[in-house]
Amino acid sequence: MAATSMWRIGRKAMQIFGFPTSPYVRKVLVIAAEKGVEAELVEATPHKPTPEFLAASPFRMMPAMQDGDFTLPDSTAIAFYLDAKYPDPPLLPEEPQARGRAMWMDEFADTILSNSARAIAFNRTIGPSLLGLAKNEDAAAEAETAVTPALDWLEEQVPEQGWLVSDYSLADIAVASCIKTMTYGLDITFITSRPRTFAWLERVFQRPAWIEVTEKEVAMFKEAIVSRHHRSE
Ligand SMILES: N[C@@H](CCC(=O)N[C@@H](CS)C(=O)NCC(=O)O)C(=O)O
Repeated sequence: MAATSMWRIGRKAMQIFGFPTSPYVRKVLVIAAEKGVEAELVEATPHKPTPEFLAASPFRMMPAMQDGDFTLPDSTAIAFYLDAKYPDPPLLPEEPQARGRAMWMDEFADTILSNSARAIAFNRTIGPSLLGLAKNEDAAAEAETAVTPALDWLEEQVPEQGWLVSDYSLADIAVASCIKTMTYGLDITFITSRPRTFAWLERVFQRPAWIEVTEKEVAMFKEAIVSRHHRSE
């Protein structure tokens, strides 16, 4: 992989450490893009942390953020920081029940969905193509079974129109980002067989911020595969 990769999103400068196929890293990049904040993605890996990454993320988890002298790890913490610093457009609902529900959806994404999403993607695609690991179909299939009740539950929560909680919010970004990572290793019928979820994901992925982040993510993923291929020649 290249040592650093630059993303320029919007107008204002800050650094995000991580790799964009991570659901948590993508979540933060999409939030920055939605708010028109200029973000530089500095490629970082927990396995070989740079001093800058370690300073921002003491437990080597990605993403972490550096904004001037201020550093912060954790996607949800960064989401709160960005929403407070750049309130337009707001991504945390004001109304108490909507706020609570958006936080629950964020938590649902970050714990219940994420573990399976990462196992599916890592064992089928990301580990083999980026780290040269053997595919582990058993682990991926186990994760697919584990995530099925969560996706079935989500299908019941998704409205026919609009967004997960009142207006478009952190809830949509966090959950869609997890499913996006999952699709790196998933037969797409796993999602298309859930029509409300599929239609909602299409609404999310058509947003300009998502298109921008996804295009850069695909380019960076391909570049990392090519760079790994050259190193192993
Ligand atoms: N709660 C954290 C979770 C971050 C996280 O688990 N990131 C993964 C990558 S997807 C990671 O850095 N794992 C490294 C490790 O576990 O050593 C967040 O929301 O940012």
